[in-house]
Amino acid sequence: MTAVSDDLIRDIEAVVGEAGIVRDTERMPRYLSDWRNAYRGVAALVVRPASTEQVAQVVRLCHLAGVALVPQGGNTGLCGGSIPDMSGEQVVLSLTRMTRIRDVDTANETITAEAGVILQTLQDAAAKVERLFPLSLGAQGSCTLGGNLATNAGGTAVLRYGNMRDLALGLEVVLPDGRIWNGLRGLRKDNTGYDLKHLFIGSEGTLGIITAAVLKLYPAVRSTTTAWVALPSAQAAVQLIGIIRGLCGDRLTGFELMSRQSVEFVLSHIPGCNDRFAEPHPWYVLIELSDTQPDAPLNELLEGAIGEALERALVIDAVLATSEAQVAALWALREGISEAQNHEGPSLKHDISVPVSSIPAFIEATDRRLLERFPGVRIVAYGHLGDGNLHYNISKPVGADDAWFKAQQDAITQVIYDAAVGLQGSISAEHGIGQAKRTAAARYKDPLELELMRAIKATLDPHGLMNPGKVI
Ligand code: FAD
Ligand code: 2HG
Ligand code: ZN
Repeated sequence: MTAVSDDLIRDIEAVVGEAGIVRDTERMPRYLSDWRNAYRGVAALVVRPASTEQVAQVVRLCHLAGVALVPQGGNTGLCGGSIPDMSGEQVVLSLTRMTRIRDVDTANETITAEAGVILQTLQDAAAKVERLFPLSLGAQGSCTLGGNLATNAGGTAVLRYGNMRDLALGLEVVLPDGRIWNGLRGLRKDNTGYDLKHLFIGSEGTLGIITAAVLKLYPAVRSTTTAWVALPSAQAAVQLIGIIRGLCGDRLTGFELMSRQSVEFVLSHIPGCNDRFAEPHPWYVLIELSDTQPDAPLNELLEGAIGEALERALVIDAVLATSEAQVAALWALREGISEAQNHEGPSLKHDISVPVSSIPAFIEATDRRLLERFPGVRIVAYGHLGDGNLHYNISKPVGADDAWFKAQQDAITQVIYDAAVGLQGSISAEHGIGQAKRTAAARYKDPLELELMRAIKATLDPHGLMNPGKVI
């Protein structure tokens, strides 16, 4: 890697114009730290190309000069993947000016969009043609399609529609040497060898720059029902999802689990959020059913399933939302957890997955081990139960100082990752590796898998200029 020369900056500016360069101290900081302010970096400059051709020319110039690039979308990633290092020698390549929806093909049920399109804008574009683009997550107002693909984002509708990998049919990618791979095929069947798009999806900017994608569309949802349910245990939640799946099938689109601690943080810090029940309960789930029929009998279906669970003492109490405002209020209790936890000082995020059946065992054993070794830590466990994905996040004990908590970080994380991997789980279910979990990935991933990953990286990016210091 080499430092950025004035000549290189001039050449890049000749490609992207003045509007495509950010170097001033006023505008640069927002590209140099993440949403949580957990990662900070320094960059030689931020480049904002407006087209695939411009991206290719900038990448080619950096490749020839031996300068490292850090691709960036909405900067909402939770593992520091979009943040440059502290050398000041890297160039941040922001895709946020590439915002065109290139094509909507309702007969093929696809939409083709550029990497900088905000997820919510993509959802709105699908809704305009009475279709659904189903990826749904708390950061959807600011994360981008490119970032969603690069992290293989998940969210709250994965159990019905899959994650980003399942939603993409084709990609356009600028390779580390500046060549453009046009894989923008809208095909559901294409068995002509290795499926290269899957290399780039989830690669977190380490193999190339995704500039556009062809994505699947689904029929618009015309009826939904949403319930907030209190439960005695995580085990009861696993049994409840089984009952609902059996009775409601694919209509189940969301099943989000939350511990009391998670909800308490939201009630304390997010204005306008209220408890739904008079008494606190150990666990809650937010359930959503949806259907493409306008008058599908979803309330009856869900009431039937919850009624059965009540009889089996799996549910303590439940409410069904009766208005759009109530639906929004229930989702606010769920979506507010990330932000609410930020108000409680530094926190440790662990985005783990285990088989759904092992979630109760994971929680029981890990809670016990952590509280024995680190009395008073506050465990904020919540997430996408139907995907076996828990955000098992830890806040420091009330009154403990930040330095003490930081010193315990590695030991706390080890307890959690050992437990997940011990149950055949993963240390990163949906947020990726970035810089946050690079050391942990080296420790917990199969050595053969790591060797294959390094071989792929060396083939596509032999000079290591594409987001160095991330993933592997
Ligand atoms: P960035 O943060 O800018 O980048 C993320 C990674 O992708 C970096 O490694 C970057 O280098 C790379 N990258 C970005 N664009 C490109 C590109 N065009 N080509 C190549 N590489 C690129 N994630 C989930 O999976 N599920 C959730 O439910 C969820 N909820 C969230 C809620 C909140 C409140 C927040 C703040 C985050 C949440 N996230 C969630 C994490 C994050 O929003 C997603 O990972 C999102 O997909 C990142 O998109 P972005 O555009 O912000 O990417
Ligand atoms: C969610 O599901 C996100 O809310 C964010 O994946 C999780 O902040 C987190 O740890
Ligand atoms: Zn999540």
